[in-house]
Amino acid sequence: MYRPFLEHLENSLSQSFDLINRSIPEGLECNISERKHKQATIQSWCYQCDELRKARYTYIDAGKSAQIFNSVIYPGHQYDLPLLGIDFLSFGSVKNLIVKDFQPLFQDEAYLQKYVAPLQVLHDKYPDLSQNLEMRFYDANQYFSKYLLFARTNPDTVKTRVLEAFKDYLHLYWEMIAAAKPNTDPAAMARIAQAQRDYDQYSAERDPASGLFSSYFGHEWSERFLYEFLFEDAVPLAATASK
Ligand code: BLA
Repeated sequence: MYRPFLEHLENSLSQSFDLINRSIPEGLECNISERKHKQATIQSWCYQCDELRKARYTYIDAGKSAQIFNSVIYPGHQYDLPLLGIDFLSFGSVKNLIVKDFQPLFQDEAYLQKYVAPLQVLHDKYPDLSQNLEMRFYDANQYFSKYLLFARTNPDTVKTRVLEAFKDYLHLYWEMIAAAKPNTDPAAMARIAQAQRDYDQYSAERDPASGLFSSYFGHEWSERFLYEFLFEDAVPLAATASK
């Protein structure tokens, strides 16, 4: 269901940047579940280039029961840009949840004016895809912008409106990166590194996907996938407690 999105992201990334592969820890790149009623494959890709420290995306194909496309793009620490976050989920074609946002690292007015305000035109273009749904797992005021796409929709809309919106958001994000001025001052870069680490920690702790991964691929694999790949700069809670 979301393959065209994955292909578009892939093509668009490779046309816009000089990508090199970024390694994915052993065993996490791909997994296949043969569990009864839980057959699924999960596959991930990860790249880097001068502008992007980490561009990862994952596809889960569990046939009719689940189709999921998830991605986060982390600019290099010389850029204070928001991260690009994508989470598209379909369960049995009936529950289709799409989330896409420029995820702000900071929430001060100047930052939002610079990096979130430009999203308003797209937000206004797709009012049907920003439905003001309530968040149960995340705090909408942290790492989300007020112009996120967040909707429950249907397969026909996914193929048309959602794909169109996806392309527009991606295009604007590439434009923002192209226009950004790198700041290589060590203190500035350390501040961004910390903000991106905080994002990983927050996301790893809140991620509603961990139960889903466990149900297909087991708890141990699921924890490794979260802490060694998806949010590799996060420290598992048990590890912090024992320090
Ligand atoms: C919700 N995301 C969800 C849910 C799942 C995932 C299972 C709950 C759906 C539900 O039953 O309501 C799945 N999350 C994943 C998967 C991965 C993941 C498969 O990280 C990794 C491969 N989530 C993100 C990113 C954004 C995001 C980058 O990973 C930002 C755009 C948003 N996901 C997001 C939001 C919700 C969600 C806002 C709704 C959560 C809520 O209600 O608080």
